[in-house]
Amino acid sequence: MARKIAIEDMPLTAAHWGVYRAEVEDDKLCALHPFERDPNPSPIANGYLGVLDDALRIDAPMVRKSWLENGPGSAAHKRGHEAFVQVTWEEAETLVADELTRVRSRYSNEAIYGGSYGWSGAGRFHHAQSQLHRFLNCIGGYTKSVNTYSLAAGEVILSHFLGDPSTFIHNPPSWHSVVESGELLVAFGGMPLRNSQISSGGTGVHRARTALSEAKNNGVSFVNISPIRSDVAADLNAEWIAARPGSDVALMLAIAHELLKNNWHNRAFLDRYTTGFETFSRYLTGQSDGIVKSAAWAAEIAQVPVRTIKDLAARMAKSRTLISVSWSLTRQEKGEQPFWMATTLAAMLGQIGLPGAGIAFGYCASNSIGMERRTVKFASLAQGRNPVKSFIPVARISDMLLDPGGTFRFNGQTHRYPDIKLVYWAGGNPFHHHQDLTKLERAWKKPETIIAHEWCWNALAKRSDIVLPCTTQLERRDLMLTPRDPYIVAMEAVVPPHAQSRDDYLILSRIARRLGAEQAFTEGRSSEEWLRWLYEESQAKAATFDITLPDYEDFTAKGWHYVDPIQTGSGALAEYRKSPEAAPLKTPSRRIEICSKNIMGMGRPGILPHPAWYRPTEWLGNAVGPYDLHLISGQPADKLHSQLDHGPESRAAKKMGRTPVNLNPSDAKTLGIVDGDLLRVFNERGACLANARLDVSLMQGCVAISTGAWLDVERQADGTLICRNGNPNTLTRDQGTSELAQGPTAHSCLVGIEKFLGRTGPPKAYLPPEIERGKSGKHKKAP
Ligand SMILES: Nc1nc2c(c(=O)[nH]1)N[C@H]1C(S)=C(S)[C@@H](COP(=O)(O)OP(=O)(O)OC[C@H]3O[C@@H](n4cnc5c(=O)[nH]c(N)nc54)[C@H](O)[C@@H]3O)O[C@H]1N2
Ligand SMILES: Nc1nc2c(c(=O)[nH]1)N[C@H]1C(S)=C(S)[C@@H](COP(=O)(O)OP(=O)(O)OC[C@H]3O[C@@H](n4cnc5c(=O)[nH]c(N)nc54)[C@H](O)[C@@H]3O)O[C@H]1N2
Ligand SMILES: [Mo]
Repeated sequence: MARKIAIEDMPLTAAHWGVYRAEVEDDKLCALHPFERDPNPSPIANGYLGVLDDALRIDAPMVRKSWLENGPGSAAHKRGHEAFVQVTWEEAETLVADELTRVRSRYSNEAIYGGSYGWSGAGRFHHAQSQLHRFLNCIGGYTKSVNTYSLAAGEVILSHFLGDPSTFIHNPPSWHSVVESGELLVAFGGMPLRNSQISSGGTGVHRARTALSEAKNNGVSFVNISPIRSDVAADLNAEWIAARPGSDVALMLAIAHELLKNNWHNRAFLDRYTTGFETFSRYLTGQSDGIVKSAAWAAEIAQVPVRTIKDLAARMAKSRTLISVSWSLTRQEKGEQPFWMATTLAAMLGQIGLPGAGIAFGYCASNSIGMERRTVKFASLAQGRNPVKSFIPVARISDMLLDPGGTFRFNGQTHRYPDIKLVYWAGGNPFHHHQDLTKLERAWKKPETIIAHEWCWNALAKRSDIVLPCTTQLERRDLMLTPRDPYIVAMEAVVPPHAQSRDDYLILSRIARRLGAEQAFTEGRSSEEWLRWLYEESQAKAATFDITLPDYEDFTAKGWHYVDPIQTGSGALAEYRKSPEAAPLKTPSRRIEICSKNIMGMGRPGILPHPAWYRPTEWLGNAVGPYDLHLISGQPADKLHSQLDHGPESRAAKKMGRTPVNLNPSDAKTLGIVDGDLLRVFNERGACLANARLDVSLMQGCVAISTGAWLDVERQADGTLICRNGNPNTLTRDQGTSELAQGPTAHSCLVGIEKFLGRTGPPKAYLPPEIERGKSGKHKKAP
């Protein structure tokens, strides 16, 4: 028997949820051991065990039968229900290249939707979306998407009132400053540690848990304003304010009103650093609309006692106070408002830019938020130039496909949806991430061709026409090289690529060759040569920040390198506080815009130029049976989105084999539901099945189903979909946040629940589609 290797000598790999050492025997993954330097490693990696070569792994290029036999557009309604035919790579490359050529010449490059939103794997080079965008730009461009599902509304509104969203989202007061100087941390939407397992591009050290404990031990107190008590870790003893979902801005306004009324607001700060407070205060006091935004007014909306609001306002006025707003608050109707209003509140407190105080967007939405580090701009693969001008806000995909030529408003302007004929996806899963999946399913029938790169038979792969099997991040070398982590890591190929799978770069290089674009796409470099290039370019960039990175050989031999972080950050706004003249903001007034010049300039009815509370169309405030429960569909603790839902870590977290739906025990009692009951969660958009899990940490009137379960649908009598596997996006709304950002609004959703007494067909989520093998070479050539 071979001598066992010590864990520290096992090859390193990285994922969005951490760095691991891989234990491998005979090319088979046996274990992923946490990186020895990570004090709080995430167990999500265990999801990989057993799934790299199981029946759900896509082992060869596949083409949907009707498409292969009858050409593009054939039997589009069968997507998701039809057999695939295995083809050779040669055939697959020809089919894709010919189809791209057909669509480009018959329509135009605009007819290709290549937004391809999604998280894909970690690794600076093999980032599927970047590879695809570069490839499509090499052949004349594509219709793209802008902003994220994570916080589109936040990104747009920040650009108006603070300028430069990325800087302010990613550089809040550091954990170090919170520990050293903080007193009171008020978290709207909580700071769930489950979400801090993740950091885009990977992380060598999970910091949030330790930082929060240190802060608590240093006397910081916490307030959790959220429908879920456990959104702030239990050992922090946070005060829990269970406000109605969607009411946060009303609460913030009432706190602001208390500050104004008691003269607790910092006039000098407002005068020096902000514009528009006068206009806003007329709204606050009701001079402009007749409604005083008092504690009593908000108490009714948020269903929180007046006393609680007044006490909180007084504590915030008298303490060094830091306000955190979770990204989830942007994923709801009028999701532009919470970031804006919270910043206005922080400005009234006058502590923005001080250590451990002011404003933060989304502590724990990513492990990187609050992390002490040096900001280095590492090299990345150039994306090239996209000559196609058409675009959509990312969450408008169904509307685009269903309404070619239709118009939409976005950020002050009117645009037109292009007519999409071909969808190309690599590294994302719209049948995970998008809302109202019945509507997306309808929209999905419109394109003539859908091409996807995937490694497992998930809902997207099953709904594509051409499926190209890709490698996972464990099967290729790469670099974990993120600007958001103190570690950089040389990722090894810990197991060989499964069956015929290829990395996205190789797949696209070969297609580019057939389109005469190989040189433009590859610049003559192999992936190994690209890795070295990326590293050496990054080394040069790091040097300009006075950071010395080891030589490539030394780095890859050791496997990782640690860049000493800076310990004192009070956040990106500290510079501005120090000198608003020397470090002005990138807004029209160069200050924090409580009243936005840009938004005022849009002159749109129904959109005020300052933060305001707008009554949502779907929330507990207007809930009448049968849909009288608010659905929270937050991030799953046991995986990243839909990734590895078929793996053992996610399966172990299911309840009796199904996705759990959490509900408050007193709601359960009223409805005659007991723990473990199979429930149908439904509304007019769709339904899903889930098993009841009673949860005292969830407020009454709410139910919670984490996202991520692989879609497994049947059509109900009314034409909507029921998911047998508990995917909450069968229920959520597909409506933009507002015409400003058009962000997704998953968190504004009402549902009903009942015991499920009906019958459904056998579950298919974790079964591959029917595959015909040995038939390649017999198809008709695409016209
Ligand atoms: N109801 C509801 N819906 C939501 C949210 C919510 O809060 N509620 N949150 C939203 C948010 S914030 C986000 S960011 C989105 C996330 O949505 P996505 O990012 O689309 O979700 P993932 O499941 O991470 O999809 C990544 C896909 O890439 C594939 N993949 C992994 N590695 C590779 C690779 O190397 N190459 C290729 N080609 N593919 C690879 C995986 O198998 C997976 O299918 O979901 C959104 N949807
Ligand atoms: N384990 C794991 N971690 C992840 C991810 C994952 O898939 N798995 N995804 C990552 C991604 S892409 C993102 S964008 C971030 C997202 O990070 P967040 O946006 O913070 O995540 P969510 O889980 O959607 O929401 C956090 C909490 O907001 C609360 N909430 C919902 N609606 C309201 C409301 O109206 N008011 C208030 N006050 N609270 C509300 C819910 O109780 C929920 O638990 O997480 C990242 N972290
Ligand atoms: Mo996200």
